[in-house]
Amino acid sequence: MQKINIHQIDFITSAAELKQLPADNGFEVAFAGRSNAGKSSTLNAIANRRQLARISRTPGRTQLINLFSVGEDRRLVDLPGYGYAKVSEEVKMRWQKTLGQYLQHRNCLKGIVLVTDVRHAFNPLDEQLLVWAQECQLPLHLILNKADKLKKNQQIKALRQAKDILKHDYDAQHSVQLFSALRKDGVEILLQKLTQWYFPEQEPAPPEE
Ligand SMILES: Nc1nc2c(ncn2[C@@H]2O[C@H](COP(=O)(O)OP(=O)(O)OP(=O)(O)O)[C@@H](O)[C@H]2O)c(=O)[nH]1
Ligand SMILES: [Mg+2]
Repeated sequence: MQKINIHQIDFITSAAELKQLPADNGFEVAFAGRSNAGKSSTLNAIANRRQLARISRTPGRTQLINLFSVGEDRRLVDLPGYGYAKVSEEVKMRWQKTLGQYLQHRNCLKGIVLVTDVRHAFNPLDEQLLVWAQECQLPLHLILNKADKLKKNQQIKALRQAKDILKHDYDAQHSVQLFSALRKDGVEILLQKLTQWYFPEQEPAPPEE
C-alpha cells in the first residue's frame, strides 16, 4: 500500500508564470481558493510544519505558484489566492486567466483542493472554480477551513449545506470536509484524498465525513 509520507514534503520552486512550472508529468494536486482562506496554512498542517508554505501576514502575499514535492513524481501546488480586494482589477483578471489556463492545460493535474473559509464558502470566485473543475472534468475536494471559528452544531450545518450544494449544482464526484488548519483537525481525511489522487490504482475511496 503506497502512502504519502508527510516527512518527504519539500519545497521545490516558485513560479511567477505557467511556463516556469516543472515538466508536465507525474501527479500534481493544486490548492486553490480565495486569498486568506488558509491554503498555505492547510499545506503546513498536512506537512506538520509551521513554515513550509509561507503564511500571509497580510492577505494576498502568496503571489507566486509554490511547488512542493511529495515523494517521486508527486507534487503539491500552492496557488496564489484570488479575489484579494487591494489588488488592481488588471492583476485580478490576469490571475483568473492564468488559473483557467493552468486548470485546462496541465495534464499532470489530478485534483483540486478548494480551500474556503467555512463562514464564507461558495462566493462567486469559488463558484467559478467549481464550474471550471467540472468543465475540465477534474475532481475537486472542498475544504471548509477555520472550522474552529464555529460551534459544533454550526459546523455540522455548514457541512450539510455544502454537501447539498455540491450534489445539486455540481459534479457528484466532488467531496467536502470540515477542516481547521489551526487545530490540525481534518488532516487525515485530506491525506486520504491526496493518496487517492496520487495512487489511483489503490482503492477503495475513503469515507467523507
Ligand atoms: N482561526 C483560524 N485561522 C486560520 C486557519 N487557517 C488559516 N488561518 C489564518 O488565516 C490567515 C490566512 O492564512 P493563509 O494560510 O496565509 O491563507 P492563504 O489562503 O494562503 O492566503 P494567500 O496566500 O493570501 O492566498 C492567517 O492569519 C492564518 O493564521 C484556521 O483553521 N483557523
Ligand atoms: Mg498563501
